[in-house]
Amino acid sequence: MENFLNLMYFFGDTPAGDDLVGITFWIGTMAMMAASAFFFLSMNSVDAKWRTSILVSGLITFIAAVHYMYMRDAHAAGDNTVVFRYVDWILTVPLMCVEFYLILKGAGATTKHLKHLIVASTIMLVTGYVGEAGLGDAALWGLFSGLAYFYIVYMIKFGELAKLAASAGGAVQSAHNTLCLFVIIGWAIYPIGYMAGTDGWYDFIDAFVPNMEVIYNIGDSINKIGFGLVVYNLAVSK
Ligand SMILES: *C/C=C(C)/C=C/C=C(C)/C=C/C1=C(C)CCCC1(C)C
Repeated sequence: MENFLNLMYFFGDTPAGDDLVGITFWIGTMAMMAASAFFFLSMNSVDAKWRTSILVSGLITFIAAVHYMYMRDAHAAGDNTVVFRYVDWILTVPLMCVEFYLILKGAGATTKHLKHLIVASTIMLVTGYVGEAGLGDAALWGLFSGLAYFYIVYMIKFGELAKLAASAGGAVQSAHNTLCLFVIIGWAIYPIGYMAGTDGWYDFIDAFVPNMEVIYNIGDSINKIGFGLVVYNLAVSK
């Protein structure tokens, strides 16, 4: 770890070695940029019917890369990153809903399904923002957000989308199931970050987990790049 941090100093304008938040913004930016290049460059080497899905994968990581640069600067200046964070999410999470739709479109998914996912994810994020920005009781608004999150899980895992995935079978079904795992396990990282960063009955958690920003940054890399790779894997499968 020590050597790694020294190596980072070598590159010049890097965060201080003990600034874990700054370091994860820095690594996150590069990971998102690299992933974007990979997805955009892969677009033309996949079957035409998956091209839009790969494009969306690249847009998700690209939008995040840009926001990470802003957040890194804001953090370095000692400013709050919460608005950048939620603007990023309000753009990228609906795009992740679009991935579910595009994958299952051939199996009969409609824009009505997409709309439900987008509305639920918007409610999840707006209520989360209210709690995190201190506009209301964090525990209460976090709970509202959590209910919307559970609704999304219900829709993709037990609702009509799950049935469409089962009817499609094969590579489409397994891609859908893997994306579900990302939502159920990967997205559950975010409420942990929220609990670490806001005050409520759950404050005991602060003793076990690092800083909120670090948790969000880890969650973003896993989920945004992971989602894209699942879609890529589907697109190159035969
Ligand atoms: C790329 C960004 C992603 C996938 C962001 C996902 C964010 C969430 C799943 C956030 C969920 C939250 C709760 C379920 C409760 C507490 C408030 C939030 C917004 C952190």
